[in-house]
Amino acid sequence: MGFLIHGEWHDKWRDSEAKDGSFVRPDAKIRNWITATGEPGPSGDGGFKAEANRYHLYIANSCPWAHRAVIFRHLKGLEDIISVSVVNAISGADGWTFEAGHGVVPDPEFGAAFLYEIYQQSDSTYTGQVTVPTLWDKAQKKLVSNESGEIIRMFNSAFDDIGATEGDYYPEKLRAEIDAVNELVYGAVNNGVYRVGFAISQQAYEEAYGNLFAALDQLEERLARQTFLVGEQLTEADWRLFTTLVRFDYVYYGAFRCNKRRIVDYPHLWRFVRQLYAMPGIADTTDVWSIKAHYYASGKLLKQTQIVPLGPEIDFLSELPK
Ligand SMILES: N[C@@H](CCC(=O)N[C@@H](CS)C(=O)NCC(=O)O)C(=O)O
Repeated sequence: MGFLIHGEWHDKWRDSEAKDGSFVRPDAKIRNWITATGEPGPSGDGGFKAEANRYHLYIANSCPWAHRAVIFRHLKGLEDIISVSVVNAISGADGWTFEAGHGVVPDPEFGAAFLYEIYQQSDSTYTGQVTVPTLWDKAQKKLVSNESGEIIRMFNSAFDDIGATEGDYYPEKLRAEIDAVNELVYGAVNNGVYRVGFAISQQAYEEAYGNLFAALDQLEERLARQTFLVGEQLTEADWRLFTTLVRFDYVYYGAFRCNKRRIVDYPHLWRFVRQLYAMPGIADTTDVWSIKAHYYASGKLLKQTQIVPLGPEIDFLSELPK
């Protein structure tokens, strides 16, 4: 028996389930932390000390969760400290592959053909999801983490004593507010677009759609008052919103039926996403071809659901220009 995802039974590499037609994202299973000293972090085992050239990051350029990790690797100047492999944007029945293609950077550790092989190298009994981003420890030959929200926190501070670029995107004094914004953004926007796109009943789709656009209205209002989401400075909350917004009009609006409005239709969200995109090096982390190819061309990503989209909203009776 496999696991139910997108209304279809899948093999052991997936363990999402659909309840009443709604998409439920499983929690990431590998939750160790790299720390400055090698002491354990908030979860998992210790022994993952921050060292140059010890860790390897597996990413997909299409993926918003992997994109966060790539952005933090860049912001913190970790390009020469943490190496990277890039999977093929188009995933298949066995998940992510290293098949030669646009943007692919092969696996230097094992010459793997599939990302799941890396998980098996770490733990031959692993049965959870195989996802990007995945962080690998070359020294212990095992996985550190496959949870992007935690990987960006490690990148934010663990390497500060060994040459990382200055900058704290999760400052102590703003943590409570960042956490609160993250909760809204994760539930209704980051994961929210998947809850819209992967719903397999009309009712689950409409509910997720309502939550998504209510949250975007709320964020639009917030950004009408301030430049960034929290305080007067750029924090992880901004980058976590950015990776979904930058994909929105390309793929979520169409492929995921999130088509009430585009981001370009919200003056403040549009200003915000452009401002972050223009920051040094960020455009280079954003690969539009991979984003489109993944969502539209990956074999098992979208199911034929007969869900009728709620948008777009078009007012044919609005006043004509004189
Ligand atoms: N909780 C994970 C989620 C990552 C995730 O779901 N990544 C997607 C790509 S956007 C993936 O690798 N999916 C593979 C699959 O479902 O087979 C994180 O934030 O790191």
